[in-house]
Amino acid sequence: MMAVIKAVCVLKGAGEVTGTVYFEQAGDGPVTLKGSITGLTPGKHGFHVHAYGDNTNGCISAGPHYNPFGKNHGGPNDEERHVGDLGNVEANGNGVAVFELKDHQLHLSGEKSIIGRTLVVHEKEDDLGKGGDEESTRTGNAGSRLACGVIGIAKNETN
Ligand SMILES: [Cu+2]
Ligand SMILES: [Zn+2]
Repeated sequence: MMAVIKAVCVLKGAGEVTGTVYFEQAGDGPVTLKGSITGLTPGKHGFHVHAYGDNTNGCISAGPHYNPFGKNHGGPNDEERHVGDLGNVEANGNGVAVFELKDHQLHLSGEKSIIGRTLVVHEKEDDLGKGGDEESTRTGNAGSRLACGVIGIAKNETN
């Protein structure tokens, strides 16, 4: 039987944005993320795994996007992307984003595991590296960090 690894992240910030995101990976397959985030402005918000599980100075201590291969910022379906680049989540008119996505670059085990790193939701839409300026190739111009949380090991049938 393929080992299934589960992880969870609770997002909190200085304002009213909060959320919970569940991660699951079977074997070496894609990572599935299922989550809901409330308190957002309607529309798209950049969504990334940042390098450090350090929230000592709020979400800013989490450092840049997780980028173990030294690439430029991109969108989740691009070859040229940071491993942490998950694109955007989209909030409805009530400021609630409910989403399920699959990602082929994230891992929940091994040397490049994202467990212990920080998940961040941003103020603005991530331009996926196509904004035409230098900041776009670093952060996607997604603006400030509204809420974040460290990705931790979750309960699972076998542990
Ligand atoms: Cu980010
Ligand atoms: Zn990035």
